[in-house]
Amino acid sequence: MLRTAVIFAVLAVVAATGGKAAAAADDASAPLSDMGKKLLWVAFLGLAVPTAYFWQQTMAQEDGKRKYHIITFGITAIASLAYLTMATGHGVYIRPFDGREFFYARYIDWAFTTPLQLLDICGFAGASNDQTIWLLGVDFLMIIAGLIGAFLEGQEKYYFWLFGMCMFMPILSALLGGLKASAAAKSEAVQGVFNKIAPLTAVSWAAYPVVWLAAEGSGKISADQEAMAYTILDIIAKSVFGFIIVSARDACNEV
Ligand code: RET
Repeated sequence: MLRTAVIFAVLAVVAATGGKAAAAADDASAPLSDMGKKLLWVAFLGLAVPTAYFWQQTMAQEDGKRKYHIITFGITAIASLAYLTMATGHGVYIRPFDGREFFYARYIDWAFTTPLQLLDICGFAGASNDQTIWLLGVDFLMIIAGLIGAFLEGQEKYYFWLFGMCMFMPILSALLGGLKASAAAKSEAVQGVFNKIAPLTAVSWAAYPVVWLAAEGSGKISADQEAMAYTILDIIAKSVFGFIIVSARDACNEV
């Protein structure tokens, strides 16, 4: 059910951004409109309100049983800070070659939060330390590759996108298969959480490189459409993800 909803949400984003791409081509260098700026504030709230709840839930746990609550709180807290930065008009760079606003603050957020999400997932799956460090490492490289590529002009940027995609493959394969084997040794409650967060992450994360191609890459979608696509994805990938983990209190106490 949840998985279907997520798939539909992601498809809607891709369809909306793709469908309007041609019309928006001329707007690629247009700065964020008032609507786009409001959207950044909406995203801030969409992350800050769950952060307050995760904070409260963290404090409600006994000391020593808060690890996953703390990580989950950290994920949305960092993202809220990034959105506060962007909504107040910072963390943005105007690319000299096409005049496009590039919100590099997102990538600073992602460089910290995507490894934290993987730490949550690896914990629930009972992954080995080696597997966890490997996934966190390739994840960090994936984000940095996308960040570097977004600053560049011409064909070169796609080399970095491709590099990022190569780093993404082990993550996708772990989420869709590899980690399932280790998760199978866990209790039903833990497996239940894992079976929700792993596909949610695989599907929502797979949409990011698509948005990158249309936004930071080819500039086919406007800054407003980019803000819309990333906002929806960030809220699904972080807030919905966090609610699943924090509501599974029994499983959290066990891992
Ligand atoms: C980039 C471009 C290079 C290739 C790939 C990418 C993937 C990015 C991902 C980002 C996930 C972000 C999340 C944010 C939550 O708020 C860097 C766009 C594969 C998967 C989950």
